[in-house]
Amino acid sequence: AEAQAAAASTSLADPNFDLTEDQQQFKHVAEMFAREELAPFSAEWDEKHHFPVETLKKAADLGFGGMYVSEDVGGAGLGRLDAAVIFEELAWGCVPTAAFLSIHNMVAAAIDRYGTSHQRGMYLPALASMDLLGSYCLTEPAAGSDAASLRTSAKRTAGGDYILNGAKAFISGGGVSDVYLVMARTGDPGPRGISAFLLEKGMEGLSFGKREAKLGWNAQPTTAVMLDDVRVPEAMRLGQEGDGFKIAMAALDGGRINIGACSVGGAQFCLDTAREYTKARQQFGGPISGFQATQFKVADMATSIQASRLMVRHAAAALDAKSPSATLECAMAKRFATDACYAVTNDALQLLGGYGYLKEYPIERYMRDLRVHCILEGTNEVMRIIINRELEKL
Ligand code: FAD
Ligand code: 2MC
Repeated sequence: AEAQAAAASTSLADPNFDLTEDQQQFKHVAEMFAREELAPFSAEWDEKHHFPVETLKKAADLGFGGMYVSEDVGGAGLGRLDAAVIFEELAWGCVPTAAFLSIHNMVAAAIDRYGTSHQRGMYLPALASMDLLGSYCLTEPAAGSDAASLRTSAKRTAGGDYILNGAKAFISGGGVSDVYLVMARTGDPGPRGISAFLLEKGMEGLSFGKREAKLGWNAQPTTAVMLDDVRVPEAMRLGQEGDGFKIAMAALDGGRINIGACSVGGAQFCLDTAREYTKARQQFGGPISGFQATQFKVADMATSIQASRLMVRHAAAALDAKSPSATLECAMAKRFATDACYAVTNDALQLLGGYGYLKEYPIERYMRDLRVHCILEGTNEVMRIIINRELEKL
């Protein structure tokens, strides 16, 4: 923790190349929050598998609970580029906490975009303040990459309510979150037979599996979510029947930018830490930073991070502009940034030698935390599928 708190950010020169004054201000606020409220504690949260809900509420006080939720329901009304800048800074201090905030924001944004005025009023102020936490439930035990094959069923009753049955797998925030955005089948097989529903913890028939034991992302729970005859009123369906898959995919466009941004922040932390270490560590009569091999590695790491950052921000700007290339750019940025930044954490570990492998130093944790970004919110193989399909549409 000390090494982490001490590391000075050497975030590349001025990455604010085209950030507005407001964006630079959000960046500063997020950076201060990461330094004061996240970085000093993130090692302990990882070790104790502690989900820092109180800290999330403090982040919500800064507007981070509903970043791109409209202001009329308590959101901050920011754009995706604003958010990408913020997530990068937060992840510098604690990757899994920043990533959970991203998932929570993804749920809130979907309610804002597709919700009725009743749903918006009912959930968004409390999600924005993080008095309620939100989880996103798409994946099932037998439907991961092939999400449109999901089998959780939602059968409409004569009275109009739906009865949901099935199981979701790998749900971030499972068991702790209050609001669950659940994709379930109301119609035929395939993507067009899927609808989205808002479920609340405490509903009869809704239960949670054990906390999965994971390589990383230990500061947030991941559980199965079981649905056993859960009765959901029609008023809690999000969007029209059959819109669920599109709602889920559109949400993931934004989520993938944020996951990329979290990888950039985590990699930047590792670069900052490794640079300081190599200046202090003496071998062969001088600091190991004096070796050209070290300098070249640092140069490549910094270049990978900057390339990732630029792609993430460009994709975010494309989403803000509702550009036809937004889905393509989001998939490209997620694929590139998560792979390149994971490689940076591994290089940083190498630069610390045996100490990099010890839990006493923070690098191995960032490496574990960034590894899953190549898998979740669509694996990097799925990103390549999307990139190819979108290229065909241009
Ligand atoms: P599979 O789909 O079984 O894939 C296995 C391998 O096959 C992968 O390498 C994959 O890329 C490859 N593959 C599959 N199909 C193809 C293809 N057509 N071409 C080439 N390669 C292919 N999901 C949620 O809904 N909500 C959450 O909050 C959530 N949080 C998560 C948190 C964690 C820590 C983890 C690990 C996962 C989380 N997930 C969540 C699930 C995550 O999105 C899935 O794990 C992911 O989409 C991959 O699905 P799968 O694990 O079933 O792998
Ligand atoms: N925005 C809006 N609509 C979209 C869309 C997007 N980004 N992507 C697809 N659609 C629409 C598409 O236009 C089509 O509509 P129509 O039926 O009108 O033609 C429909 O959705 C079906 O799309 P596809 O034909 O592309 O569907 P397919 O079954 O081939 O699947 C694929 C596409 C592989 C890209 C999708 O299943 C996928 O993204 N899989 C990965 C799943 C995933 O990312 N899971 C993450 C879970 S969340 C998580 O991990 C967390 C940590 C929170």
